[in-house]
Amino acid sequence: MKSNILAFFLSIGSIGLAVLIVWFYNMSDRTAPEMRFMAMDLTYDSKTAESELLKGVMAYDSVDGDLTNRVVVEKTILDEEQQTAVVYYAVSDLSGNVTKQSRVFPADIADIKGIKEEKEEVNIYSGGFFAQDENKSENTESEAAGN
Ligand SMILES: [Ca+2]
Repeated sequence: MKSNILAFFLSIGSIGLAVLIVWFYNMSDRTAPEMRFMAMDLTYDSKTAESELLKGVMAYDSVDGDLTNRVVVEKTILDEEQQTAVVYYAVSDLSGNVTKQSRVFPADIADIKGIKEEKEEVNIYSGGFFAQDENKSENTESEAAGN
C-alpha cells in the first residue's frame, strides 16, 4: 500500500527531526541572563535620557558573562495617578534568551506632559456657588498603594 509506505517515511522523518531538535536543545544555552538593579535616586521627567535609565542596571549570563552593555530600555509606562514611571528593561544573551524586568521611578507627570499651571481654570469652580459643596472633594479618595 502506497499510504503505508508514505506513513513509514513520514514517521522516520519526524523521528529524525525530533532527534535533531533534542540535540540542538541540549547544545544551546537556554539560561536567560540575570538582571540586577542598584538603588538609584532618579525622578523621571521630560529631560530624563535613556542613558540615565540604564544607570545602575547590570546583566550577567552564566555562559556569555557580563551583558550589561546589551541591556536596553524596552518601554516606559507612566502612571499618572501614582505619579510613577515604570521602566521596562530587556537583555538577551548571545543565544537569544531574553530577560525582562522593570523598575519604578517617581515621575514628574506635569513636566512630562508639558502642563504649566491649570489653577486658573480650577478657580472658576471653587469661586462660584459650588465652592461649599466641593468639600466632599474627590481628591481625598487616594488609596495607599503598596510597595
Ligand atoms: Ca545564557
